[in-house]
Parts: sequence; structure tokens; C-alpha cells
Amino acid sequence: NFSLSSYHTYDEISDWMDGLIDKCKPDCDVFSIGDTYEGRPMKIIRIGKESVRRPVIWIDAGIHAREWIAPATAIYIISKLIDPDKSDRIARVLASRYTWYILPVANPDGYDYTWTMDRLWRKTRSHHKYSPCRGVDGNRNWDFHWGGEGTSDLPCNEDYRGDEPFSEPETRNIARLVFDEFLLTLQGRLAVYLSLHSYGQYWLTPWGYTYNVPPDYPDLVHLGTKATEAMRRTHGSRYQVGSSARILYLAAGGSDDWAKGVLGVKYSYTVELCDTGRHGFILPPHYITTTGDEMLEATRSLSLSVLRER
Ligand code: 0X9
Ligand code: ZN
Repeated sequence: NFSLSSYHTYDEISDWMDGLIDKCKPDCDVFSIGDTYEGRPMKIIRIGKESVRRPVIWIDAGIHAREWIAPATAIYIISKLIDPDKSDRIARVLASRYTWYILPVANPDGYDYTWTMDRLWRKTRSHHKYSPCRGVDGNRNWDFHWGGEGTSDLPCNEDYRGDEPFSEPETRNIARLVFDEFLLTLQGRLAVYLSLHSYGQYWLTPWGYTYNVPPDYPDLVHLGTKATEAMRRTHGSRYQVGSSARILYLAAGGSDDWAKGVLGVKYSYTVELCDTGRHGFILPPHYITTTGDEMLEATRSLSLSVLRER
């Protein structure tokens, strides 16, 4: 039996996801969006009917391998969406109004490496031609202002951007799926794009590549503030809302910037989950359910706000 209050290996997560298919068909599906550098299938779940009219909410987590609370939170959200608590009427509404795509482990090679070799590994695990160092920062590898501020061209650095945009199969697989599923066929369906990270308790909006903010920044901050207020009401955690560059640092080539800048998704966010530094990446497992509850409430708030706007 799969516990929602402990961390799991990639194999365990992958098997658990396969097991969901029977439980949730026909209104959901689990499939691979392609293989990682080391050949692991990247498993994603779709929850909700596939229909041209339905807006889509995208959630990915774990592009940075060591940020374990992010996959655990995505898993928590998946389980509550497909099997809502008896009293949870709104979870049912959310699953019936939206189509959800949730990719709980966006960097399976790196994630596996954090379980076996180095708990604090961040990047992918690809080899480089002229360096013995391995891996690319999956959140500097996207094809929007790629190579800008806050990225490195040195393979040994933690924020190595890769040789070219989408050099990594992992980011390429995600971008291809998002393009195929939502853009070519269904313009404008993608209503919300969320990337889960840790840590720091920040609700970040684009841009990461510049200190400038997008024209609809007030709307992004408004819904972000409502979402983080919902989190605070849930278990008391405080999150800071604002643009990545302004409240964290400049970092180009992130997935959130790409979703907004290339796909035109209005509500594109990166969420830095618990905590604020006491445990950092090595967050004890008892935080999983509280962080999961909070993020579920944030997602609920956000998706209801967006529905109202549509
Ligand atoms: O640096 C990152 O990629 C994220 N922080 S983390 O500590 N999880 O590594 C923040 C990314 C914010 N978004 C952009 N800079 N585009
Ligand atoms: Zn991260």
C-alpha cells in the first residue's frame, strides 16, 4: 500500500501511477511522455475528460532532483483529485471542470540519483562532450531567453544551461507534449501552468530572465495572493508572492517563463514549497501531508478564480 506520508523511489512512484489506470478510467489516463537520458519512462497522469472545451491545468514537479517535497506534493494532489475525501465536494468539481496533467517527477534520473548516490543532486544526469561533470539544470534549459542572466555555460556548475535550449530529453519531452496536446490542436486551452520546487515558501510569477514584469502582473499577483492566503488558512504557512527576478534572483531559461513567453499561458507560476530553511531540501516526511493540503487548497483557489475569469 502506497503511503502519502512518506517519500518514494521513482520505481515506487511509477508503479503506483500505473496502478491508478484501472481505478480512474475512462476519465483519466497514465502514460509516458518519453524517456529520460538514462532511459526511464517519464510518467504523467491526465485527470478529467479529454475535451476541446475543457481548460487544462498543468502541474510538474521535481525538475530539480533534490527537492523531494515537490514530487510528494504532486502525488498528494493526484491522489486527492482522483479519490476525493467524502466531504470534499469541490475536488469533484475541479476534476469535472478541468483537465489536469500532472507530471510528479520531471527529472527521474536525477531523482533516482538522490536516492542512491547523492541526496543533494539537482541537475539531470546527461554526459557532456568536454567535461567529466554531469547534468544540466533543467530549469535553465528552456527555449525562452535561453542563456541569459543567472545561467552558466560551465558543465560543472549547478545552474549549467546545457549546450543549447532543450538539450535535455526531459525538458524536450515536456515541451513536445505541451505543444502537441494543447497548442497545435487546442489553442488557448492551457489555463494554468504550475512548476513545483523547494524551498523558501515563495509563489513566483514570471519573469525570471528580467526584472521587468509582464503587463498582466497585477492579475498574477492577485490570484497568487489569494492562493497563498488559502495556504495560510490551511496550516498557517506564509508564502511570499512576486516576480522571480525581483524576490529571488535573475535566472533565465525556466519553464515558467517559457510557458508564459512562448505558449502565452497567463497564469504561469513557480512555487517554492516548504520550508524556509530550517530543514531545506531534507524536509522530514511529516511535512508531506501539511504541504500537500496547503498546495491542494492553493490549487483549488487558483482554479476557481480562473474559472470565474473565463
Ligand atoms: O532557480 C530556480 O530554478 C528556482 N529556484 S530553486 O531553488 N528551486 O532552484 C526558481 C525559478 C524561478 N523561475 C525562473 N527563474 N524562471
Ligand atoms: Zn528547484
